[in-house]
Amino acid sequence: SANKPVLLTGAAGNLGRWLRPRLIEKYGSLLSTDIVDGGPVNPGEEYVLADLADGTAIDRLVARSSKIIHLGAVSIEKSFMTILSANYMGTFHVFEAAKQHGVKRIVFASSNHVIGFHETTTELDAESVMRPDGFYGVSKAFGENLASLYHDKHGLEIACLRIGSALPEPLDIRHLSTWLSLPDLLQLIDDCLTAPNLGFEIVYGASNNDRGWWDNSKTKAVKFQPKDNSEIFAEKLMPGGKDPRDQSDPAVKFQGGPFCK
Ligand code: 15L
Repeated sequence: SANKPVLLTGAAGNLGRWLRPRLIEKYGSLLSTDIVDGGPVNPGEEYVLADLADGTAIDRLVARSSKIIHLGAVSIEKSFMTILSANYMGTFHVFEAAKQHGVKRIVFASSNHVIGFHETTTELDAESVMRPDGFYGVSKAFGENLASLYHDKHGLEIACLRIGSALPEPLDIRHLSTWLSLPDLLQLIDDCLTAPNLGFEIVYGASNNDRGWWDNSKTKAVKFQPKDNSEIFAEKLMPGGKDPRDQSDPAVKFQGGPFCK
């Protein structure tokens, strides 16, 4: 399996597009997939159109891969039925194929929306109870539980990244707490793919933000040390240190922000 490429689902998304050339640089080759065209294909990359709901197509891709970075999903709040195929069936297809083909190491893009209904005054860690803030958050909670099952029953090693707001830079006050810089995201994925014994882990994906809410100290197998800090954008987003937001607005009160409305 050493010569097989890493499989990336969700390759056409914002994160996938930024990551692809950098993953090729790190791992030598990449098997990229999405349901839509993902723009120019890089040297060292093969791009295959596939629907995560198509178990046969996903099985074929997983059979050819050494490790998996599973980002593919409906990534915002939508109706339950809209989320069902990619997020539930898709994640099942990825994990089940990994079990069938002995692909042991998976990075699963979970989300802060698994815990979105915790208040912003609460610091969370990997053992905090889930409080999903919508059908999207519930689908990511399902993915984490499915990962736990495939670890305990079948020995897969899966990191569930509770990604905050992975963006080139923070765009609002909430992002000062949730921002994950793209270089820190790449480092986090690499830390998870290269950890000697991963097991099943939950890792919060945020940069080293002064205003962060999440503590990774209970996540033992992954030594993620983010480098960036949203504080350099604080004056721009909160001139004079003033927070003009209505603190009783659910989008302000809860960690999931606008998803909690
Ligand atoms: C997510 O999970 C979404 O995929 C992304 O679009 C952002 O909304 C992010 O969370 C966030 O909470 O900022």
